[in-house]
Amino acid sequence: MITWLPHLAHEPFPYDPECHLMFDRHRAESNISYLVSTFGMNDERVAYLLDIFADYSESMSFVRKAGLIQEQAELLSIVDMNYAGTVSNENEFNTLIKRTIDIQKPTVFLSDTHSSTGLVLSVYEKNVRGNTKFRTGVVCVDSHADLYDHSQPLWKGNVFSSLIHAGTVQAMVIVGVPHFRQISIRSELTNSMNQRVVMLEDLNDRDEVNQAIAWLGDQNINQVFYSIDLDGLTTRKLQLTAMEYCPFHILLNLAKYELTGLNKDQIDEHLDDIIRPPSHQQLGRRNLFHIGDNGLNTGELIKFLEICFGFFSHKGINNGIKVDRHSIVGDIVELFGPDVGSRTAVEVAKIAQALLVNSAKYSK
Ligand SMILES: [Mn+2]
Repeated sequence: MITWLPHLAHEPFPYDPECHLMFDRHRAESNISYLVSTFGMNDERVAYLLDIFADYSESMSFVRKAGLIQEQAELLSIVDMNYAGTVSNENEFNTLIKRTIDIQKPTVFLSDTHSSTGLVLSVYEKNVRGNTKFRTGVVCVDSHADLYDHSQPLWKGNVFSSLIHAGTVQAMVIVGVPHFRQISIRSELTNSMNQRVVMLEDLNDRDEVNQAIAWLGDQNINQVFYSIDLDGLTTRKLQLTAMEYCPFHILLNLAKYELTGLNKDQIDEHLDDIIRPPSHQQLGRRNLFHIGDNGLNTGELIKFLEICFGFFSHKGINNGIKVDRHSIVGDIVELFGPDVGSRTAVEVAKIAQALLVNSAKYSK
């Protein structure tokens, strides 16, 4: 069962879901030409904008016709949409999660925010785990680690630090965080939090992969939850659009300003807003520069999931969090906004089905 979770009313949308309807391709193109003539091709920002515009060129020509991701036929044909929509508070949200858990079918949740992972695992902890012996590890794909200050209220940026701090999650392996970000994340974590997290860099390095999942298997856990934040994929190559962190938004931002005629200082200021747009969440700005350049392609991700399922099953560790004879296998999160060409929906469908197929194949 694949279930679309509701939107939580108090959680801000990362951007206007209808933002693409105003996209002006002509202005984006004339801005790029003006940038090239003003700064030259040696300016790394200009070269980058030209590159991503070329990469998304096909999508850009019909961006205004795109529907939202939750409306795509590729998902509607396989996803239970009964709980989609908006709920006004966490209690309501938790009641729906509880109801889904009670159905006792292998489940993958889809959601517009990573904070839903925190709520799902907390509801599970309160209602199912209780005093029993389940100890949970997480395998996560994400270009961010979501390990910000856990003393703040739950939000998408601190979901895993909160879960680890609460003892709901014992340990996790994260794939997809770029090296430069790993260093700054590590430097801000306490020692005890650092010891609960392994960041895996190169999925092509089988030794590194085996070491990381063997480490997780040794953390005294007996079940693993799979949490996939789609911004860990190679969003640029796949031309994905329906999420907060992907190069598509740089191009939409580029078309918001009239750069032609401005001087260099004025352009510098706008370029910062285009590439590192202000965020209305806890962070000041979202850095989209080179986002999704080195993420995973879906095939790599699915192969990695299969290695994990095989390994943990062999070790007697359950894939997914256990509810009687069934498991909540994991979630795919941060699904939001216009899905140009249904490209995002197609990848989500593949990953969700891979999670369910592996779950069936490796359950005892
Ligand atoms: Mn995330």
